[in-house]
Amino acid sequence: MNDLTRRKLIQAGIATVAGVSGVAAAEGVAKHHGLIPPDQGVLYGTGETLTYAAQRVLTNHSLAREFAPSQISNPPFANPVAPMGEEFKRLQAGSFADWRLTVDGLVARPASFSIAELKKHPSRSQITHLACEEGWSYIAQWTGVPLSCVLDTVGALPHARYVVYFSTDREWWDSIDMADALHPQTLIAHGMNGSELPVEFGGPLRLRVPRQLGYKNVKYITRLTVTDDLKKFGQGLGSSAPEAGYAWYAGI
Ligand SMILES: Nc1nc2c(c(=O)[nH]1)N[C@H]1C(S)=C(S)[C@@H](COP(=O)(O)O)O[C@H]1N2
Ligand SMILES: [Mo]
Repeated sequence: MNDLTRRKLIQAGIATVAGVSGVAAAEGVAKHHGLIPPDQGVLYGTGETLTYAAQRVLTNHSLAREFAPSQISNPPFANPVAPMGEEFKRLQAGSFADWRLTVDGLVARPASFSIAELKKHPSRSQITHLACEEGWSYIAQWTGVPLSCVLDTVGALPHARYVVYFSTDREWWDSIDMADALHPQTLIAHGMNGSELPVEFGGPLRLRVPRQLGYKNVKYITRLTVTDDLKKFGQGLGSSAPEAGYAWYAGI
């Protein structure tokens, strides 16, 4: 089936959700195309699922809005984080020279990168908006390695469906699907507003996913795991966020 026919079919399937008789059909279409997010079992009755399915079909390749340098927020707002542990403080004292990002799971060549090694990848800078679900937001310039470049280096396998990312910060972890993982604006960010990424904003490494809400942008990342099955992680909902009542998919 070519891409256009597929899109039309999915759109038609999702459109039928409006009528109760179409619910089963729409759910079948969404399931078939992997459009049910991991924290939801069914399509009907859950706003997030419809949002996820509709955005995946309609805006798969669209870019988050980028802003002009004059629009950068001054100062940006850092959401407070819990106090850092001893291990973090030790790494910080060494200017994060010993910080590692491990990449494992469904990859041909599992690897572990220092910040310096990550910086050998092509870098991208973009001025985007970060919005917290609690209502505040700011605009900043983010610099980092597109996640897709790192996935190329390690050779993500064809049946990969999600990238799970873990932080040194307590229980923070999350995941995105391959559409977001391979999206050109999804960065392993190490810089902000022309400097190293400050610790309050997630330095030395943070996942920057500008098409999703703030909480998907996990700070202090140390490990990425490529997988085809989110059930294996935590409570099986794809992220620590749904375990606390937030949606796994937070597209904006
Ligand atoms: N490790 C970690 N990442 C995190 C958080 C956190 O507490 N710990 N808070 C999240 C939430 S809820 C939001 S809105 C953004 C806030 O980003 P900011 O501090 O750059 O404003 O970071 C997200 N990433
Ligand atoms: Mo948030």
